[in-house]
Amino acid sequence: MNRGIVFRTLPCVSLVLATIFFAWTTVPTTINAQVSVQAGEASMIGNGTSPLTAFVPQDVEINAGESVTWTNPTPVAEPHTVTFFTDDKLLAPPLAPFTVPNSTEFTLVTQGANAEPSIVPSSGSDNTSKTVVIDNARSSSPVVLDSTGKNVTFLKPNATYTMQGDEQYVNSGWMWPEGGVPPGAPFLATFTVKFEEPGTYPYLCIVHPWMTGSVTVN
Ligand SMILES: [Cu+2]
Repeated sequence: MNRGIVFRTLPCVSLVLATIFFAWTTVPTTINAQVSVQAGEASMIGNGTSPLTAFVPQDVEINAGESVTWTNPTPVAEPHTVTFFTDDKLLAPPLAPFTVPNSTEFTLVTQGANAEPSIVPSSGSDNTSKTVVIDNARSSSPVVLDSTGKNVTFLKPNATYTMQGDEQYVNSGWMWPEGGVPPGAPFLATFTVKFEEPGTYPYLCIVHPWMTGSVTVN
């Protein structure tokens, strides 16, 4: 071969090889499929629109290593959760009573809003405390209780969580449709779970416990 041709083609060949190598090293070796599930949607009832409280599709099947993302496309301000749990006792109520010192004062953040905390007298005889009923973060926020149930981890809003398979409780928090978030609540729009372990994972919505679904991991 003519030396001139070799010297002219060598840079081109090197460039092609470098491009292939760069592309090979930057492309993930596993491409995970992503399955989408809608938590709630709208259905026409008579002349109006009523939120449909169901997961669509209700049951999904994936392979280990793949993810499922839940969203809330409901056109009215209706929240939904995606909640995995091992015992009915773990279904976190939306509101929970807490005891605070009697001297505690509550100041409304949004002046003029038609709102007040629910305060009830404490059952104790000392009169130094009162009971206030407030939002339960283990219901409204993304949170995980591990296999012992003792370690509580709050996730970032719209988190992707990798399911170990032995958790006692995995909750998306209240996912609101866009534009329907109440004042003071974080905007949770999605919840993504990556499943590594084969098995069937049933779940429900703790706001509407008849909303059930399952993920089967092969
Ligand atoms: Cu729901």
